[in-house]
Amino acid sequence: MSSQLGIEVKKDADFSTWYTQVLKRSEMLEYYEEVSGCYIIRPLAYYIWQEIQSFFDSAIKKMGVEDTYFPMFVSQRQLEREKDHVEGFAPEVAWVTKAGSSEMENPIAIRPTSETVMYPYFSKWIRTHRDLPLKLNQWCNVVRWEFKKPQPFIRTREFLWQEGHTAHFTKEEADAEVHQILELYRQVYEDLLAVPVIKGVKSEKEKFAGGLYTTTIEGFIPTTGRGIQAATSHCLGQNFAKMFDIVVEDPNALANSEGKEAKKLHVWQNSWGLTTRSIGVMVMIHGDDKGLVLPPRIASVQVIVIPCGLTVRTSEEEKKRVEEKINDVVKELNSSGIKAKADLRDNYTPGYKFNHWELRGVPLRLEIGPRDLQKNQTLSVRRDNGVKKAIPLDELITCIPEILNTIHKDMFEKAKKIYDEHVKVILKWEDFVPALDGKNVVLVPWCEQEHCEDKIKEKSSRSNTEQEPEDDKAPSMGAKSLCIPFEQPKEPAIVPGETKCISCDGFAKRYALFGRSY
Ligand code: 86X
Repeated sequence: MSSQLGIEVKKDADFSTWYTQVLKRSEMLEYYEEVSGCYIIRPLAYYIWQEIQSFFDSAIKKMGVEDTYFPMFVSQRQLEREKDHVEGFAPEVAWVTKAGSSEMENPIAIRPTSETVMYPYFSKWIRTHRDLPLKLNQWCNVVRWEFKKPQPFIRTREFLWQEGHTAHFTKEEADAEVHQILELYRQVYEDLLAVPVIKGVKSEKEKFAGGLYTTTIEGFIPTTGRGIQAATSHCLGQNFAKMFDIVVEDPNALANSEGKEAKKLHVWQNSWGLTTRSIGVMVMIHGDDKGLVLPPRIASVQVIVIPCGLTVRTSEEEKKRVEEKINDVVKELNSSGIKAKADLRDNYTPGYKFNHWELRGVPLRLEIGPRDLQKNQTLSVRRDNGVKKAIPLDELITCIPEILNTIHKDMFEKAKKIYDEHVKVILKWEDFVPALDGKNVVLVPWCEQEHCEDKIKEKSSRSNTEQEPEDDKAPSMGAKSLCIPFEQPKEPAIVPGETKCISCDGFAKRYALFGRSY
């Protein structure tokens, strides 16, 4: 029976089976047999999404962002108003073509993102500079009918996200917001999920085509050696404003113009998004051979308290005393804001319960038995590293929050160390592909030319034949630029007009992070 409930494969031996077993057996996720690429998010995982929502939502509210909800349907005319940005994505758009049994005269698309849904109304609502800034956000689902191999949370045909869309009077104000939001995304990953990320700007090839520039946080999955885009914050410049006629009267021109028509200024726009992919990244990074390992700040159960050391010879009275103590402990912890829970089921052994809660990733276990009562203590066991420590029952309220914080810190630092060790500074092309094959991402001096990026991708695919690039077992896919990190290596410094690009004859501008990626 336990073989059915536990994880049967090692994380390192068969990562993709491990990943799906962890998600299913921990009860985070269920496969939805009806539609491929769609999954059921169960309470354990949805709770994490709600924690992310509540952190991020309260942070953006402080910045003056308001929540809104736009329809999920887009007309073809509306969707295609911004041809440039839609063109490349067209194959992913899902359409509703029938109502009941009758073909619809005008099929409607399901939003893959909401720029073209929202911006006609920005145009209507924004008249003067006093209507700016306009800062809207929505939490919703979007649909992108991808044909690459789906993976729960990481690449799904329907996913949950927030999309923020703002309009500003000046570029400076828009720029500042792009970075504020990126910083909040970093905090979601690092301070809630204990997942280290690298901040940077996307190359011209990888940026959102409709925008001016794209900032990103990039994560890393050590087991596969692949980079993963964690969230993006775009400055759209004035491109969409021109397309959708989002303008204000020039307040200066207005003051000294008599009768003449006032000059119109296009607004500066941003858009930014964070998705349920974040949950998948967290699972892939922290999970182990026993299952899920949840960082404490997003765990719905932070502390599980389990009665131990009760045998057939234990009196009913003593058993009752242990259970009462456990209930007291849980109450005390709950009242100081710690999410603790007792597992008093009497049809399961302690060992069974240990496995049960380990599989579900609960950060800390407390064991309490008759001997602990005598000593007025409890044994704590950490999920992340198995470390055991006795805690006096009188000191729970101070000790447990400390341990939970330490767990967060240790999980982050462990993941950060691994990420750092797998970012290799590479200076010669000969070392590029071997570094990727060694499950690293690479920091390389780069010319930032788009054709050079194409060439790097081509040269780093192991075989140029048709391969399934999305399969973990085929690490032959070419490398993309992940970002140009804001924090650049100091040594060796790039000398403009002197340092050569890693791949072509041009000169390097900056270090760029390249890697195989999700
Ligand atoms: C790009 C850009 C942007 C708001 C974000 O990254 C964050 C939140 N939007 C999204 N993108 C598309 O524009 C797009 C468009 C179509 Cl039509 C599509 F089918 C797929 C898309 N995927 C991404």
